[in-house]
Amino acid sequence: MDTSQMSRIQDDFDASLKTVEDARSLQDLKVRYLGKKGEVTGLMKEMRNLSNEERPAYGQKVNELRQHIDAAVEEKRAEIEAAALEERLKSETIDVTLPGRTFNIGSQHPISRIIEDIEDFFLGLGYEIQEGYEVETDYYNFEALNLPKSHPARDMQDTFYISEEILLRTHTSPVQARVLEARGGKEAVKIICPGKVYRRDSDDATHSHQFTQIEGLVIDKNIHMSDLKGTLELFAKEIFGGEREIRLRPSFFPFTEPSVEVDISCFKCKGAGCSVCKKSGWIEILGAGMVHPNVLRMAGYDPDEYSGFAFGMGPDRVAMLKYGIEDIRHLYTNDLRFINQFKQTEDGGETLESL
Ligand code: 2NM
Repeated sequence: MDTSQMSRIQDDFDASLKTVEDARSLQDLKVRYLGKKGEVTGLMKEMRNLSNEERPAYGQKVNELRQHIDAAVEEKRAEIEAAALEERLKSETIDVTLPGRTFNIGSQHPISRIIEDIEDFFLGLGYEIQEGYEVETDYYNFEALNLPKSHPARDMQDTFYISEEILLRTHTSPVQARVLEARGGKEAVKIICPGKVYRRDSDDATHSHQFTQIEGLVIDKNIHMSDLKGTLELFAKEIFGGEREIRLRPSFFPFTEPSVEVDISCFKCKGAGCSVCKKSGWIEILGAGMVHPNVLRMAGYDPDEYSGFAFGMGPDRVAMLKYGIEDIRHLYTNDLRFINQFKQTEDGGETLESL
């Protein structure tokens, strides 16, 4: 039996295997030796030309060669797969220590924040929020609020007129006059009206030609001054701290009778006297009163059947007091260096008590 051919085949195979680097050429190599027309298969076919004596030993040798090639191919295949996996892991690695992309988170404007706090409180008492028009008519801004054309109180408010009848609202009360009228003199009303208002002022540290107001209005049968007082007391404690007290002083507004100014005990010094309350222990925060019978009548309500209270305040002033802002213009010039100081904390921000 000539085994030199087998040795040559094995040596050729071993040499070829060394040059194989990928799965496809490995498969080609395997086919070249073990395939139907492969070299080892060719050796098998030789068997029929051998004598019965020679055949078993020859067969065993060819088998050994086949097993050698088989095992070597499988070993190489495993090597190639491991290398490919290694390569993938390397190229697809994500560096989890890289810093993430940062993006700028804006901050809520201090006025919006105060308005939302106040709205939340009144929503909890069952009030609706109503927003009307910034461009209004003389009728809803003045006339329907008991300010007839001859009324001297019209001089108190310098107004931006667009035409003789059209103007920029000087307060949010026209929203309330419209709601009252829309309810047709029959239904109860319980509303909060926040929004921008306009007055012909020269801008300075304490005046802005455009500022913000929140007004409230409650109309029903049997509404009394005590309801107003109780509501505002609750409001003061909720928005300015649980120990706050309120104080009512007589005042005048054309649309309410009687009218009051409402002070709250100072949330900075707790009433002892400081720069925020100008040493008085009290801060003027609201105007309020019982809705004037003329206002009710003009909207279609019978003042003998229905009564109500109204109040108004300035979120600008509340923001300035709360944050120690010394110039109202900061609230309207939108300088990011100012605005960014009001970034919200994770729990939604602080309370006035943490001032
Ligand atoms: C204030 C003070 C007092 C007020 C009155 C009305 C209405 F429409 F019912 F007549 N709305 N708002 C009112 C009353 C507003 O702001 C300082």
